[in-house]
Order: sequence, then C-alpha cells, then structure tokens
Amino acid sequence: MTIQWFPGHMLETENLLIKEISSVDAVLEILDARLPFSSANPFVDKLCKNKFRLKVLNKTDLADPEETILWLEYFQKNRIPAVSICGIQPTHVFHALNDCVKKTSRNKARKLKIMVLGIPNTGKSTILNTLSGKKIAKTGNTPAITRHPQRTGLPNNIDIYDTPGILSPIIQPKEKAYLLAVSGAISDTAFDYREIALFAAAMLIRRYSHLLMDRYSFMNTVPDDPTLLIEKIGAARGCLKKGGVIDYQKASETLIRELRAGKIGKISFETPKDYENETP
Ligand SMILES: Nc1nc2c(ncn2[C@@H]2O[C@H](COP(=O)(O)OP(=O)(O)OP(=O)(O)O)[C@@H](O)[C@H]2O)c(=O)[nH]1
Ligand SMILES: [Mg+2]
Repeated sequence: MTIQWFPGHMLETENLLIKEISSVDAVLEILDARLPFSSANPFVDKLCKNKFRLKVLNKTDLADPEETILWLEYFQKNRIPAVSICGIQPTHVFHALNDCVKKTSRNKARKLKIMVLGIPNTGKSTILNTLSGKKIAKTGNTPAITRHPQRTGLPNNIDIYDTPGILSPIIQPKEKAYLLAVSGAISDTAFDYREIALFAAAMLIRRYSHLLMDRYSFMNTVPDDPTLLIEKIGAARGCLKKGGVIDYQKASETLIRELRAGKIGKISFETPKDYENETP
C-alpha cells in the first residue's frame, strides 16, 4: 500500500514558507530522534539552502541512547550541525537555541528571527512552549495540530516562529513512509494499522528482541514471525473477537500505541548504518 497524506494546509504552509524564509536568520529543524534520517523533509533542505540550520533530534527520551550518539557522530562526520534534546526539558531546549544563536551571524541592532520547521508531530510547538515558559501553542499527540504559523518574542531580542508540520506529498521509498507512520507523523486515516504493525514487529524482532522479552514476559521466546508476535500480544492483551479469535486490528493498534509511548523501551527505528552510502 502507498501511504499518501497531504492535507490542504501543508501546501498553503509550503507557499508561505517560500515567501517568509528570506526574512529569517536561522532555522531549527526539528527531527524525531528515533528516525533522524526519515523524519527530515527534502523540502526543508531546498528551502534553507542559504540559511544556518541546526538539526534538533527531539524526543531523545524515547530513542535508543546508543543510536542517538551514533546519529550525532554521523551528522558531525557529514559537517551538519546537530544536537539532541528532550523538548519538555528547558535546559535541553535552551541549549539548542543558544547553539543556534551562537552559530548564526547576527546584526545585533535588530531582532534575530528563528524559524522552527519539521514534519508533523516532532515537537515543534512543544519546544516553542518550553522556550516561552508558557503554553502559547496547542500541542497534541496526533499529527497536524498546528495549522498556522505563530510568532513569539523571547528575551535577548529573539523572535521565534512555530510552523505547521509539513510532509512530502509523495513519500518514497515505501519503508520511509512506514517508519513515519510508526512514529506518529502521518494521520492514521492514511494507513492500515495491520500493515504498519507488521513492519514494526519485524523491526523489533530484528533489533530489540531483548526489550520484547522484558515487556511481553508471557512469551518464552520471541517468535521469528512478526504475525505471530502480534497475535501473541493480542491474545495476552485481550484483543479478541467473538469465539476467541484474535482481533488483528486491535492487536496491531496495541503494539503501535505501546511502541510510540516508549512502553517497550527506548527504541530507535533506524540507525546510521542503514544510510552509510546516502547523503543526509
Ligand atoms: N516523549 C516526548 N514527547 C514529546 C517531546 N516533545 C514533544 N513531545 C510530544 O509529542 C507530541 C507532539 O508535539 P507537538 O509539539 O504538538 O508537535 P508538532 O511538531 O508541533 O506537531 P504539528 O503541529 O502537528 O506539526 C505531543 O504529545 C508532545 O507532548 C519529547 O521530547 N519527548
Ligand atoms: Mg505544532
């Protein structure tokens, strides 16, 4: 199945960003630390060609810490400025902002304008709220919460713009779309939970079988077959239809919900080793 999701406000936002980018001094590109490669939008690369841009790997509290270190090394090796943060921790968020300010050439006579960009649900508005110390932007654990850009003044003559999350109209390859769906960046109206859960289960079996054993301790061993893993989780969580048949849809949703919430553990969905021959 091809995953496609491009609500009208995303095209509107892209057109607005093309107009506004020239008035901005620097960009904070908010990525999901669990998938720092796939959560980057090629549109942002084109838009920010001549701007200072700091890649901010957010939600590090959910990501595998060893992989996050590898990702930071990967970006450093490729001479791409990057930091990792947890968006609700003020010290982390101010560290990212200060790093961005330090590396941006600035005319101190006027305000420094910083734009926050990224795909949906990576924590852009949360970061704005943390920086301002108030809940000025609506946040939520579904994609496309922010529908319009919002500007806020910060101390030290800094203006910061929160923007709606934007995704490519066509996401390729298919695996990238699957990773984005697993992370929560794509509306669940655009994909089939059963297909996404199968993909996630295969990844978990391959990379994090020890965490599966801890979380789903009712299993004696982790099955090699992702379908069987979902069935076992479904049976144990009571996802059953009439006659005791496994409700595969409910079981799939359960796995994805637990994975996204970090209940299975700190998990990264991709590793820099997957992308050794690609340009970030
Ligand atoms: N665990 C964890 N959750 C976070 C972090 N940052 C943000 N979130 C959560 O992620 C979800 C999305 O956050 P938002 O700030 O609304 O994301 P956004 O990028 O503004 O999303 P759009 O407006 O849809 O583009 C919310 O449930 C936040 O509470 C973080 O560092 N760790
Ligand atoms: Mg938002």
